[in-house]
Amino acid sequence: MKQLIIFATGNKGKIREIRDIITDPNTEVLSMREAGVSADPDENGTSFEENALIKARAVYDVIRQKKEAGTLCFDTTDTQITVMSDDSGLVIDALGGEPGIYSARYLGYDTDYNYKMEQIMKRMENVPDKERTARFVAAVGAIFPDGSEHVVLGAMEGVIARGIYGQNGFGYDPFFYLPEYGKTSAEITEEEKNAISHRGKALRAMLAQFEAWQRSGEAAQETDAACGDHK
Ligand code: ITT
Repeated sequence: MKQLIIFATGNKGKIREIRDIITDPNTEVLSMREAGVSADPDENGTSFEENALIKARAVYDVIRQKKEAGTLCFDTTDTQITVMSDDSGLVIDALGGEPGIYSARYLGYDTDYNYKMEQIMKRMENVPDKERTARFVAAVGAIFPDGSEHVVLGAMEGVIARGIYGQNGFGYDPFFYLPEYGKTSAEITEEEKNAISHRGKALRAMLAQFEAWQRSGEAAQETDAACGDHK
């Protein structure tokens, strides 16, 4: 059985990292766009986990409807489909957790990130270094091929810098300073970021849950076969 993961995201930065993190050659990853699916659910949850599941359910429903109507634009023969999603954001302690689940929408969804970071740095002008702690948080949601729902959280700790540095990554990376590297998360390589990031941690934990789910399915099938042998 082939494994196909459809990722319920329209964020190109996320999908680039996700493809680098999911390295199993038997697993194909398609973005929603590549899968010909569009869904723009109201992310009205109160936590990263709730919003991750809202996104995954919306895409799962569209895929189910398209499958029933025979209008899916990819081959599902011998394929198990899993829908995954990522709801993430930047949690800044000195700002009471802002922008948090509103990170993408903060100061406007389409607002330039340099402007967003500058405004945050202005708000934090008088915050001393030791109180500039923050973390990126990611909830990865999933709906497995049997319809079961799963969600896991990952975090990456850092400090809000006083300037914007680096070209890698996306979003708020250029002012997210990682003391152990002496660099922002936009200055380390993508490989280094994926090894320590909120998204890397949550996604690897979800893939481990998925493998456990697969093994339990295989074990159940073996038990059925063994029962059959005895009849
Ligand atoms: P989808 O809902 O389509 O996945 P989105 O960008 O709207 O895309 P979110 O609602 O999860 O996604 O918002 C996440 C925001 O948090 C993202 O747009 C960035 O501003 C920020 N963010 C999350 N992870 C980040 C990372 O690794 N580096 C920099 N910024 C990040």
